[in-house]
Amino acid sequence: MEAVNAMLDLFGAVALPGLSSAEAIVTPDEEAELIARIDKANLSPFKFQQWTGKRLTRSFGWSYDFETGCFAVTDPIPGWLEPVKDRAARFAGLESADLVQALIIRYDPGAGIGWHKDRPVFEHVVGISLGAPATLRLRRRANGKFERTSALLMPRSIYHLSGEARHEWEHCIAAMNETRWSVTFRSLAAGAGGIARQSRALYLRENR
Ligand SMILES: O=C(O)CCC(=O)C(=O)O
Repeated sequence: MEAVNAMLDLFGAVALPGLSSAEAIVTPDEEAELIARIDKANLSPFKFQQWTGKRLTRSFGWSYDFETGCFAVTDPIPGWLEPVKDRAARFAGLESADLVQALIIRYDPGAGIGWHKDRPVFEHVVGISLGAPATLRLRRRANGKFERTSALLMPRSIYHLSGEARHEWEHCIAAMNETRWSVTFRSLAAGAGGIARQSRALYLRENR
């Protein structure tokens, strides 16, 4: 049986190095506007090799194709995401320009995201949660067992994964009965510069 180790601090909040969160990063009006924009953003089902997921996604800035393993420049982050990107960067202690990728997702009832770590080409992960509340579950293997913890993602809240929480722990969100939307911003890992330059040159050639 897997060990359950919810690392709660005295106030009942998750105390996991590298995971921070805050509520009310956007107002209810901004949330409604973001949801309407995401719904109109030409989302498509997440694909992983032969498997098609239920969540609907679209990447901006950079895309990682889970079918081919290709990481490439894609359509620029749209202007309507810029104000939240600025806030996300401030929350994470980064420059807005560092957040070069935005992934928007709609999780309809029955859709979730399985256990994973984000691709190594990315470094900081900053997520904004909209719609139904969700639980971000985290786990890491230690001494042949899983250590586990979780964080509640309230609507309009933000979380930042870096360091240990980002590199040593996997995370997932179980399927829910209500719709949730998310916007995730990512910075590039230090070693991704070379791939980034090549992909950008290719994108500029193809989109001249
Ligand atoms: O929807 C979320 O907040 C999580 C998204 C996520 O884990 C991912 O895109 O890797």
